[in-house]
Parts: sequence; C-alpha cells; structure tokens
Amino acid sequence: MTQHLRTQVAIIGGGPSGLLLGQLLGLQGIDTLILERQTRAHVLSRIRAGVLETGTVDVLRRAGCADRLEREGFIHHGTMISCDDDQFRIDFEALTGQSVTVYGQTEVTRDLYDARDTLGHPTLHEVGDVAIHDVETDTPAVHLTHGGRKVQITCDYVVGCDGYHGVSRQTIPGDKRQEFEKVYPFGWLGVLSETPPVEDELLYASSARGFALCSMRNENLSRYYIQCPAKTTAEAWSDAAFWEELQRRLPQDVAARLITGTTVEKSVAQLRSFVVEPMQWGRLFLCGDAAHIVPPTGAKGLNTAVGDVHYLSDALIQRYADGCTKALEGYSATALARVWKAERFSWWMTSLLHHVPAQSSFDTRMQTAEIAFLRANRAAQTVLAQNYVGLPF
Ligand code: RFL
Ligand code: PHB
Repeated sequence: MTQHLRTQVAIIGGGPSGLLLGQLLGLQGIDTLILERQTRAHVLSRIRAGVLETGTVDVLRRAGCADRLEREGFIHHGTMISCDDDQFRIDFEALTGQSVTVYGQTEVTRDLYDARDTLGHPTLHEVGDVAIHDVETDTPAVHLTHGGRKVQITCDYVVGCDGYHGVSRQTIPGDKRQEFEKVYPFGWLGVLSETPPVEDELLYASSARGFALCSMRNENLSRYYIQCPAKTTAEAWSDAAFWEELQRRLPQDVAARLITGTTVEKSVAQLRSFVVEPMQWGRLFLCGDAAHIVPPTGAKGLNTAVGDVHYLSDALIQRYADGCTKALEGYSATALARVWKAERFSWWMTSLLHHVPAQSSFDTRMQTAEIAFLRANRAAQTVLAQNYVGLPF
C-alpha cells in the first residue's frame, strides 16, 4: 500500500539547512515536511562547525532559536594566527566592529529540532530511496520508502538540503548542471577532548609540518584539528600520536600550556571546494552543502548554508504572501553571488596556511611572505576580518 501525503514545501535533509528553512517557513504558517535519511540521534551526534557569523546568529534569532545560543555561546572578538613560533592577533572588533560566536553545530541542530517539536510540523526519519519527480511542472512530487512502506508526497516546491552526498543535486539534468571542484591533497583529523582550551580564542597555526587549529566548545571542551594526508583514517592515530603532532605544530609557549587528555571523538574530513550551478531547477531549490562545499579553514560551511536559507525563505514567504515569484526566480543568482565569495575566502585561507610535502620551496616562501604581510598590514587584516565575521546578506 502506498501512503499519499501533501505539503506545501517538501524539504529533503534534516540537517541545519533543512531544519532552519522549515522553522522560518513554519513561523509564517507555511507547511513543510522534512525527509531525513538518518535517525535524529545520528544527526545530533555529528561534530562539525563551531563558529557562527553575526548574520547567522541574526537569522537564528529570527527563527526563534537563539535563546540558548545567547546564554551559552562565547563571543570572540578576534582570532590568533601563528607561523612557527611567531604569533599575532586579528582583532575583528577593532577592524570591523563585529565579532563571531563559538557555539557548536550540534547545539544549533538540537535547538532547531526542539523548535520544530514546538511548532508540531512533521519530520520523517530513516527515509530511503528518495526520488524527486516533475519539478519542471507545477505539481512536483517526492517518492520514498519509510518504515517498509512506499510514500508519495505532492507539494508546491522541493528543497534539497541533503548535503554533499544527497540526491537532490542529481535531479538537475546533467547538460543543465555545471560543477566546479577542487580536491585538496590533504584532510583534517579532528578531535574533541574534555580538556580546557589552550587559548581564549581560536588559533590557526601554520608550520612546516602542516596546519593545526585550536578551537573549543566551552571551558572544558576543546576541539583540535591537524592537517593530515588525504587517505589517513582516524583509527590510525592514537591519542598520544595526535597530541604529539599537534604540539609540534604550535608555537612553543602554546604547546607548553596545552592540556592533553582522553579524546571523546576523532574523525577525518577530506578538504574540498565545490559549487554546482544553478542552485535551482524548475520547482527544485538547493541549499547548503547540497550545492556547495568549502574547506573548513574559514569556518564558512554552515554560515554559507544559513545565507542560502535566508534568501530562499524570504523568497518563499513572499511567494505565499502575495503570489510574487520574482525573488524565487532570482534565488540561484542571489545565493551564488555570496557563495562564490565564501569559496574564495576559504580557498585563500586554506592555501595560505597548509603545507604539502610536494610543494616547491618557492611556494613556501610565498606563504611566509604573505603571512608576514598580513601580520604587519592593517588593510590585509581588515580584509581577513571582514570575510571571517561574514559578508552582509
Ligand atoms: P548536512 O549537515 O550535511 O545535512 C544534510 C542532511 O541530509 C541528509 N541526507 C538525506 N536525507 C534524505 N534523503 C537523502 N538521500 C539524503 N542524503 C543526505 C543527511 O543525513 C543530513 O542530515 O548539510 P547542511 O544542512 O547543508 O549543513 C551544512 C553544514 O553541516 C556544513 O556546511 C558545516 O558543518 C561545515 N563546517 C563548518 N561550517 C562553518 O560554518 N563553521 C565551521 O566552523 C565549520 N567547521 C565544518 C567544520 C565541517 C566539517 N566537516 C566534518 C566536513 C568542521 C568540519 C570538520
Ligand atoms: C570548529 O570549532 O570545529 C572549527 C572552528 C573554526 C574552523 C573550523 C572548525 O575554521
């Protein structure tokens, strides 16, 4: 037996993009149905982003999901950058008048699920075989399996918020879709440890042995990353080996202060830049990692996803308020203009701070010279700070 459902906006993917879109639309009385492949517990167990732009916090506030963030998040007015033993600070507040908030993506997602529970709008978890149909007509549909049954959903619009490995992007015909990609010859090995952070602010560390990042979640929960070979697995790294390698990449005085301990999570992420154009096809729209990926160095992935959701939610709200589809038609162009700027910044920060064994001595000197310029030049620091705190929507 096939179950038939009807909604206004079918959202594929219950990660931060899908949940935030559902919340912003739900608050305006627009029905959404979220279709998520994993269990809620699985989605909430993924440790990912940690840095939120001011604009992201504003959108979460508009979604009614910023109360805990404002209580528990940490405002950072700057960040540290080091090159071997030399260390300097980028003062966001002085350079841009803005700051960022350190609050984990896991917590953002939890707040969004709680808000959806309060709204009472439906989410189907553990869906399978999701297939999108007829988005070039006025009656699109999504077919899937759920709990051993076939489900057919009719809707006005389909939004693909299903991340990089999702199915939505592939619905755009191959001859109408252009993909831009750069795969970096390295990854990040990340650990979460129940230890106090080594610094009050984040530290982005460049060293001849490769990049390292000291980040945090709260006073007793630290997040550290080291650049690693692309094919490394987390299992190949003991805690002791991780801490030793991290210490070797940090300035000596910082390494001496590092408190190590048992890690509670360890994972490897491949670094990639990716964009698909266009971000819409007929009545299908893409948001977040479904349409673009950045290497995490600039902390832009989640923030760029929130930018997409901001544009698309406004366009859909306008469409349901007065029937005007102008903003919907312009969604891809509007979103892509901001996406490419985040791509450029993330690529630049990644290229500046990472080292690969095969790189030429000339390239190494270029990195050293650029970091030295950044250290001494207020205009260069302002450009970094403006991008890091987030470009305006
Ligand atoms: P997600 O989070 O991948 O969610 C997609 C959801 O879709 C589901 N799904 C499907 N559901 C139904 N049917 C299918 N066929 C489906 N296929 C997939 C998945 O199960 C999932 O629940 O995408 P979304 O919502 O667009 O959110 C994007 C962010 O998660 C991502 O951009 C950030 O995590 C990137 N990122 C960072 N971003 C920042 O802004 N600041 C940071 O500091 C930051 N640090 C990071 C990061 C990403 C990292 N990794 C692991 C790649 C640090 C790391 C290490
Ligand atoms: C994190 O805390 O997970 C984090 C912070 C900054 C980044 C990437 C990841 O650039």
